Amino acid sequence: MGLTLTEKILRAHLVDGEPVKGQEIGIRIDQTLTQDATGTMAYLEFEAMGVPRVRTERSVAYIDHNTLQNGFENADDHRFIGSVAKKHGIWFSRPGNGICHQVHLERFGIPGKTLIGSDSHTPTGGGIGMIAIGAGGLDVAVAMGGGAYYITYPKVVKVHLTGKLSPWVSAKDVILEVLKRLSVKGGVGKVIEYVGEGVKTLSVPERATITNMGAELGATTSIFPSDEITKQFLEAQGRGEVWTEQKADDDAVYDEEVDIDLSTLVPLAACPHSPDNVKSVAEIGKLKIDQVCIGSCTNSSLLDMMKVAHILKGKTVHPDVSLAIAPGSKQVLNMMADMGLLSVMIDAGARILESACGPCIGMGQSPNSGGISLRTFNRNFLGRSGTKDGQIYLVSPELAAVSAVTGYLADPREIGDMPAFELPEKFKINDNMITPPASEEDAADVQILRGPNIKPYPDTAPLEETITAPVSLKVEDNITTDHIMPAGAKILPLRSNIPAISQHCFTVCDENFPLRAKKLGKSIIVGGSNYGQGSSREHAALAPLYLGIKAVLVKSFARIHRANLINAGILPLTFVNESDYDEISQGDVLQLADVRDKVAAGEQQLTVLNRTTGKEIPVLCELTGRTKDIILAGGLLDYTRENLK
Ligand code: MIC
Ligand code: SF4
Repeated sequence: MGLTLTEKILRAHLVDGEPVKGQEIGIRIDQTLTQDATGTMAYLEFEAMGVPRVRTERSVAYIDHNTLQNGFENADDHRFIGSVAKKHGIWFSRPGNGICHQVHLERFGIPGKTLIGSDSHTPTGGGIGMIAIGAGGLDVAVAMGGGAYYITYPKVVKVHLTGKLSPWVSAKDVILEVLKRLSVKGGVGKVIEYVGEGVKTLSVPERATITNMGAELGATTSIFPSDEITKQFLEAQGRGEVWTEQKADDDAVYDEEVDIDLSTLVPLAACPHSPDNVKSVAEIGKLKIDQVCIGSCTNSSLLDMMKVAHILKGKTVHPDVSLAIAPGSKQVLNMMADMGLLSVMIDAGARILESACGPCIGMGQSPNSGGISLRTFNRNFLGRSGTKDGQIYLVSPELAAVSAVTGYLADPREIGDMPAFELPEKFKINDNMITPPASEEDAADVQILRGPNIKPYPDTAPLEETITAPVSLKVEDNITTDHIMPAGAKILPLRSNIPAISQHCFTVCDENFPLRAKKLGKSIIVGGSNYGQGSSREHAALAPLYLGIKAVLVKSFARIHRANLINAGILPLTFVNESDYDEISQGDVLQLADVRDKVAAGEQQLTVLNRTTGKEIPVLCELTGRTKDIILAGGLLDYTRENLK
């Protein structure tokens, strides 16, 4: 029986467990990446593990999220990360060099390798045939120390592409179509593998748009084969020597199949406030818009910028619209300047932003009150743009650019013929903003630069004998990490200060939550399905840990967030009967008697006693050998320290 590409790469990296679907496996990690919003914590954790030098083939620290520097905090974090990188063998991509995923694809990614990153959009690397997975910072720290990374051996979904995209229909429309069909929960426990004749019609940047936004499916990752097109891309990046062919066996067996004829796709948009709330432009109708933002790790490649410039050439941005453009990397921005694209955009009235995440993470460019904003980004969760009433639509760069000119959500196909946009044979290569680490001999002399905003990891404690605690918060389905631990210009500078950032935990849902939880001392959160979808930010687990959360009881979890809870030593529980969700109210006191002994004995079904109503509720506590030991120890840091002894 033939293997999928996913299974081939996973098996080649297997260091623990059996390749059996649904079971936990440990894989060797070849490369890691961090960004600054999760990186400070990841490097504090790495330091706490006491490993002098990274044991990966390549680890890179990027600065791309917190670049507003509205106060000393961000700049201090940059200096801290830069100094840790230098000392411990990590390459450092300086602020201004671009968004981690875009730069990693251009300069470091290698087909057939494994990559984990402390950012949920790490699957961008799947665009060149890597198994690239988003993870919590602590998991990345462990991988940097040479430890395995643990995932559930996934099911593999075959997305069979045929045909060719029509002019002005875009890779973004492909992933929006997949999201429409599978939903934000559809990828949980699965890898999405793209195959078929249609693959050959897509360039690497287009493939990367698709794998990047596969994160919104909740998928473990997404992957394309590495073929001649990948080879050309890597050669154009001056890295042809790292290319290898990577593909599934012809008789590979998949768990599910989705067929997409690219030629039938039309321009789409994800409507507020979920990436799977997808409608065609025709269905949405004539929508007057206030803002357009082009960029983010999903759509900021040179190819995207070439299309946008072509559309804007000789035009003026509509008087009622603000257009912001953030190119994905210094390479892209540099080439835009050389090719004259930048001048076209400036002429049209675009507001050019630095190569960074920017508005995608609410770092500036929030829309006006109730404003309608078209963005080429990957997430439109409530409040993420920095305002509570912003109406964010996720669209392709083509659609965004045309609409910026017309002032309405417009169908890009109306502009007629499309020229053939060819990627250059050689990209402009200048890695002067990537600082190599110090040599092993010089590393001892490198001083770590710590600012006053950098506070240590919160206190942890081994799992208690019995948990008796009130419910401090009850929330609905599809709670995102942007609800749990919001980002934005005000809060992001606190990413290395858990006591301070905790004051913002869940405030999108309930402003009084942080104070209430802290006062209660210890408590439990109850939630619905797909709890914790979205970002990889471990702060969404560390802030609750700091606020005394002992367990989270929900209908179902998103993958990375569940792992982050376990890493933080917070017990993840799911209802056996989802209807029991209604049996618990905020304020009820819940008890898990003898929970430590039961978890230690490997019992997977536990009973929660609602002491307020007297009702007994069966819950699942699905911890395997390793995750069980992590929870008993009080989290992955304690577990790793114990195991490193
Ligand atoms: C995001 O897109 O939500 C982020 C900001 O890149 C996060 C990481 C973070 O919260 O720092 C992600 O996707 O993991
Ligand atoms: Fe940055 Fe946005 Fe990409 Fe997250 S999704 S890495 S915030 S550009």
